[in-house]
Amino acid sequence: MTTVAALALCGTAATAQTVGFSQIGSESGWRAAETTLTRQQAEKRGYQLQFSDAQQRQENQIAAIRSFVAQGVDAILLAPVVATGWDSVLQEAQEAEIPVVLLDRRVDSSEDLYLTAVGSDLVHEGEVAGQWLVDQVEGEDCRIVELQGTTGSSPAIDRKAGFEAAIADHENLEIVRSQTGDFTRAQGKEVMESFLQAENGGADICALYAHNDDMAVGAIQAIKEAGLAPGEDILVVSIDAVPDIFQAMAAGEANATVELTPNMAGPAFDALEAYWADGTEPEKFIQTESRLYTQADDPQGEYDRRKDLGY
Ligand code: GYE
Repeated sequence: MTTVAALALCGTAATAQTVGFSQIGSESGWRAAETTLTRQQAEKRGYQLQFSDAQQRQENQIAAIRSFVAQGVDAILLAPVVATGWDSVLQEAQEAEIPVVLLDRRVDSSEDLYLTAVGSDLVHEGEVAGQWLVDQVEGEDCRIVELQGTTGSSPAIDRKAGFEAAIADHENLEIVRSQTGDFTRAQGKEVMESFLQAENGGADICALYAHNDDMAVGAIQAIKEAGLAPGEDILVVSIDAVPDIFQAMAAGEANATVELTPNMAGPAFDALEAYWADGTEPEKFIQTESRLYTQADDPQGEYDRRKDLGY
């Protein structure tokens, strides 16, 4: 009996799974690494990956999901640029019986509308960053400026909440200016320039809290162009642990970062394989670890370990 005939006997010939991936864009080094690792995971597992870059526009993500549904893909990965506005398109995927897995950000839709979400505890990341600054300033007054992530995204909302919770009981710490830099280096630099101008050329700023390293790297450039020493005159704490923040740390220009793994696809594909095999329903949230790194943690070595991972 030929192989094909044998396969036909068991109902369907084994075909590679097709997975649609609606990616936010390439706004940061971390996002680029997530895309690289997702492609690597898909190839390693023999999936056909249909990739869509939304250039940070929700309407492009919704259109991509509708296209994946029309194609009849076997699963959809979605990194949702903002937290709201997904109910309708997630219902369409559910009606087509296509499982959806969220990566690195959350949505306010009902958990019934997606198989699971893979990501970090975004509030905790903000708390870790805030607690580091509390410990660092040791009761000294500290005026903080904040570069927020994309407006309406769950990391911007939750990282802000976590940081504020960590400093709430310390009257010497105050966020005096806060604005979105949309998770990009260019806007991080631009907004930091406005903060510096508004705060006595930066003389009145004690620390920068950036919701991701890319905005921090842009802000570091602005601080240097203002004639100040980032990491000394203005402390710099951010989130992601991308190679370039370790390079800045090694130069004494950044102080702390909270790691976010870019490998969200591994746990996502593991959950999908269990679901495809026998309908196993995973937990609704698969949490990845968050670790603080400072200048004391061999930043050059951390840079070397990450520099070839596709950031
Ligand atoms: O921190 C940032 C990216 O969604 C948590 O998105 C992720 C964030 C990450 O733009 O670099």
